[in-house]
Amino acid sequence: MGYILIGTEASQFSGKARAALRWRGVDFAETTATPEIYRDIIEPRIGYAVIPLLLTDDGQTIQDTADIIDFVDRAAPGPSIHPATPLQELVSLLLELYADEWLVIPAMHYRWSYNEDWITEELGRIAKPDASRQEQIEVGRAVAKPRQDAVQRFGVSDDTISGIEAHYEGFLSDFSAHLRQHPFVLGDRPSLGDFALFGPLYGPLYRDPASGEQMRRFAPPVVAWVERVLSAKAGSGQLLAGDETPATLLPILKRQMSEQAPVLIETARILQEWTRAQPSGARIKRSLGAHEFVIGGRRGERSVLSFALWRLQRVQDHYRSLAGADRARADRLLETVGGSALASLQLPVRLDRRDYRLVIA
Ligand SMILES: N[C@@H](CCC(=O)N[C@@H](CS)C(=O)NCC(=O)O)C(=O)O
Repeated sequence: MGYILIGTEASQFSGKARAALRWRGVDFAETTATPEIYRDIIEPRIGYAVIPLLLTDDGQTIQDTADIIDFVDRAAPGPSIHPATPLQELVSLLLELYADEWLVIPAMHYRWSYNEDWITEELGRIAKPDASRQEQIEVGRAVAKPRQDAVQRFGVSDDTISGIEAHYEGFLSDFSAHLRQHPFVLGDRPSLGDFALFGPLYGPLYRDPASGEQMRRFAPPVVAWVERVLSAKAGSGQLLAGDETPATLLPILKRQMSEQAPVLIETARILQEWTRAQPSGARIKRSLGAHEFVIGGRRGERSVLSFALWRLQRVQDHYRSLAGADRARADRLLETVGGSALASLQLPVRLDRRDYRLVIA
């Protein structure tokens, strides 16, 4: 069965989905998300502008990279994108939460602070591949404007930029140290954590020229990993035996817990206030206001982004499905990285997604 992936080479989340589909050997073609595709396919089917989408030949439209990945993983025989063992899966889901909802901050900061002219032209090339360069620059500016304006919602500001860079450089050096021991996140072949991290680390942070130059200077092992993920094929390589979770991932998870976890806990608290008097089935707004946060030791303000709790619920569902010795091992891991509070956090309502939007279940 042939699928169509709608996305762009520049987009974080298209990169995540594409890498997983390619590694899995899925038969798919990619359609570039031009303004016409947004108007004729994306907006009518989803109700708002977002990429990537997976279209199936029996008429299904799948949006959200986690759903796309899980769909193709179920649809075809072959090694799963998800690790089969409990702790490796827990680590994968935590890294997905981190890559999707936290590394997006440096991804968007570096893109718009250091690659603005390039990405503006690139957005023009994507929108109007056959137009003149001048026309592409003009179209690119129009397409870029709302995206650039959205960057501050992630918390990118003069107050936080040095902290965002410190956080990212810390991550790069920890991930480099990990990659000196292991070719991929959990062993000799990629899995969900690799594809999630590939999202921010490929499109925005490797492919955008100034970011790529920094990555080459600062973290050659991460550059080599990006290139390995690009060419990896299912069938060669195994995950580490015995549900091993490498010690070299612990510093990455610790950094996640020290900075992303407080934001998630605060987001849950704000959602609790918001959900009072909301009926089941009510749509949850994408942004629930603004709150203070700390990144790389710098304090700033960002939107309270409800979607991150959807990814957190996925982590918690897995954690809560564990029992006995597996649960005890998970608890030890979480305790070591400072993640116990996040795992046991009670979300105020059960979340669901209907019509591509977050709702109260
Ligand atoms: N949770 C979504 C996030 C998708 C997302 O944020 N995509 C970005 C591009 S990488 C987007 O479409 N933003 C709005 C836009 O570009 O118009 C997923 O995993 O698919």
